[in-house]
Formats: sequence, structure tokens, C-alpha cells
Amino acid sequence: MIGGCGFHVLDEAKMSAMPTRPLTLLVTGFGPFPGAPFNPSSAIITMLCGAATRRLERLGVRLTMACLPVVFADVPGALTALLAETTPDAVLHIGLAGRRKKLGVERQGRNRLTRLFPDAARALPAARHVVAQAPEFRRARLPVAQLARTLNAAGAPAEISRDAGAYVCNQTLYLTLGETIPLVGFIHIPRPRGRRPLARAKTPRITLRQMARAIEEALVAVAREARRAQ
Ligand code: PCA
Repeated sequence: MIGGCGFHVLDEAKMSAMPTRPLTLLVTGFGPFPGAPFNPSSAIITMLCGAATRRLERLGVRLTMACLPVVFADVPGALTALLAETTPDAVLHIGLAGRRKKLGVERQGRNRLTRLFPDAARALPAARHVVAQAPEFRRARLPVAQLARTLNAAGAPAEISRDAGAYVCNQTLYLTLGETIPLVGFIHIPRPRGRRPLARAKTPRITLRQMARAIEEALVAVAREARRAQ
């Protein structure tokens, strides 16, 4: 489940040059689901390997990537195992919101699951709540306004979104916000532009590469925040 480039083990020379212990930033994407046979969020995770990983390493932050299944029944177990394995200081989930035009930095997770849209296993959630008898909302623990500004400045039109919806992305965010991890947030991405530009589109959508570059800047902002919070 933890995939892509993994991470580099810091050698001792680098460790001693570092003012504080290295932090772990976990970034997740999602697999396919009905209506999205290709999920660009997992492609973005792959694109963050290499240059972005090394850049964050220089800030003393180890980037770990994983891809989560879009299956209501599997997310709690997959997430628990992943968080136990990686013990992250910060988590940024990335998912596709196919109908949106801009990237959306989610303000909160909501204790609500839809029964209208089946997941990748063609199943509906067992309950309407993510967690029984828990608060209606859990607020994202990231500076959402700052992240939206960072994405915009990096050329990816972005806005703050009220909540992560009621599907598997929202379930994931709500559950991670229930953990004692200092920094947790979610960025929804729109469908990227294909190779051939849409000639008649009023607002040309941005490419996967442009989104990946902007998200790299957001990760640097999260890494700095994690350092401050340390
Ligand atoms: N988007 C869906 C689930 C997985 C993904 O990438 C959502 O917004 O809930």
C-alpha cells in the first residue's frame, strides 16, 4: 500500500547537520472508483517522488506516500495500519473532485456518509455516520487559507472548500482528524486537462504536472508549519 518512491534514509552526516529530528509527512492519493477509472490523485503522488522528495528532505522532512482504496469498508483498517506504520507528524490527503473547476483545500471533515454513490467495491457504507456518536464536524488542522494562497501563487486556481463531501474522501479526512496528529488536511483536485487542450472550454483546466508542481509548494508550506509546531 505504501508505494511510489518510498523515502531515502538520512545518513548520519545529514542527521547531525539537522537542528531537530526529521519529521514525517504522509501524503496519500486514492485508487479508481466508479466514474473515475483513472484517479489523478495517485498520479500526483508518483510525480512527487524525486525532486519534491529531495527538496523536503533538505528541510528535514521525510516524505512518505501511499495510495488508499476507495472502499468504505476498507478505509478504517487501511488508514489505521498506514498511520501505525508511518507515525506521521503531518498528513495531507489528496483526492479527485471531478465536478470542481479549482483545487479545494478542505476546511473540515463531516460525520456524514452518502448512500447515493457506491464505492469501488460497488458497495454503500454500512452507516450514515463515519463514527457513531461523534461530533458533526472535525476541523482540518492546517492553515487552509495559507495553503489556498500558496496553490494560487504556484499557478493552480484554488479555493477553500466548506467540507470534503460525504464520500470516501470525507470518510478518510474525518477519521484521520480523529487521530492525535498535529497537522492534518485534505486537498481535492479537479480533473486535469488532457494532452489536447479543450479548444472551447471557457476556463481551461490545468494539467496534472501543473497541479503536481503547485502541490509540491503546498507540501513545502506544510513542512515549514510542521517545523514550527515541533
Ligand atoms: N475522490 C473521491 C474518493 C476518492 C477520490 O479521489 C471523493 O471525493 O470522495
